[in-house]
Amino acid sequence: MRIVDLRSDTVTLPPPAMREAILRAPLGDDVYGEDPTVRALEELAAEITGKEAALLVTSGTMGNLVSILAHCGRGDEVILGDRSHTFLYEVGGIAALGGIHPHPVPNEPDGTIPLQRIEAAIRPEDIHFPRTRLICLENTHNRCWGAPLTPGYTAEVVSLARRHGLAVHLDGARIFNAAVSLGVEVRELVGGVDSVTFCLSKGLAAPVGSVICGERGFIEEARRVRKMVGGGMRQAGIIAACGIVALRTMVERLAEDHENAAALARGIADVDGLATEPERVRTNIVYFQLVRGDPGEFHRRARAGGVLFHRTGPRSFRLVTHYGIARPDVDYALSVLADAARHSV
Ligand code: TLP
Repeated sequence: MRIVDLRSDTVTLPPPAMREAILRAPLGDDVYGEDPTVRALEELAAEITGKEAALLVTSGTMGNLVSILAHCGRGDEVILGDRSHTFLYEVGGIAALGGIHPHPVPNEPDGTIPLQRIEAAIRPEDIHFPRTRLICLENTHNRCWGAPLTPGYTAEVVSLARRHGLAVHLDGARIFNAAVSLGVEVRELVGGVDSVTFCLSKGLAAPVGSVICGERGFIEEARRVRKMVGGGMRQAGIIAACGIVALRTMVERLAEDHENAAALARGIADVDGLATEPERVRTNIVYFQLVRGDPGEFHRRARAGGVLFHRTGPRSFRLVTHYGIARPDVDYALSVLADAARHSV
């Protein structure tokens, strides 16, 4: 059966060039700092983001956890969006493992948190309050339709943070999607932030890995924290080798994923019984709703037709385009969705 897997860009399989790079990669023990391929990836990531140093970690979740643990102590507070991945989908790790208090503030539909809301959430010095240490942003914003945050907005948050002596961490899991969508360099998008995590294993199609970038001293601290949470890896060059291929060859093609997502959204808007807002789709994520009929039945029928995607609410669903999806897959998915919607009433 034909399968069109739109559950996530995490399902991408590594292209042949990555598998070949694994075979060629020089290796060493990275906990001793002796894996040349890991070092090469970290140098490349630091150069691309315009930061002093970088650290390979296993996942986006570990990248955010390690970064936040490196910025904050127990009892400190972090301001983050109420729809952010770190708040919703990272198992409460910052609280469970770091004793760090999350202070969620409502996200706007475009993924931003209004500056005045951030400012209002910053705690004054008071014996009753936790100390605010950090502001977290997410770019692109997963739950906000993959919206890219602009360099201008991020710079405003950074200057607000500076005025209050706070640090800024950016969950840039899909920062390359943001850069391609906005037509700017990644370094412009992460300009003033103290740390950024980006993922190699989403749209860039590497099998494993994320990278934290920041100042040298911060990255040294993050390296200690990574070891503490069991993330010190030995011959990790086999992972890093794929990451280097990802950064060198997989970025520009993200535009194709964005075009396919736009085509999906336009097609869905034309299906009787389904609703979406195509103008909100700026990168590779599409949300849509089943307007009438049984959502469970709709989802089952789509799956039976080979089209896989997540349900994200009582009547809402998410589709993500990626390296494994070509235009004919979009057309096929649209026909299966239309059929499922028709038969779920
Ligand atoms: N997101 C996954 C799921 O966890 C929801 C997905 O399919 O979109 N930050 C952002 C913005 C993310 O979207 C994700 C993964 C992560 C961090 C975590 O990355 P991993 O899965 O590598 O831990």
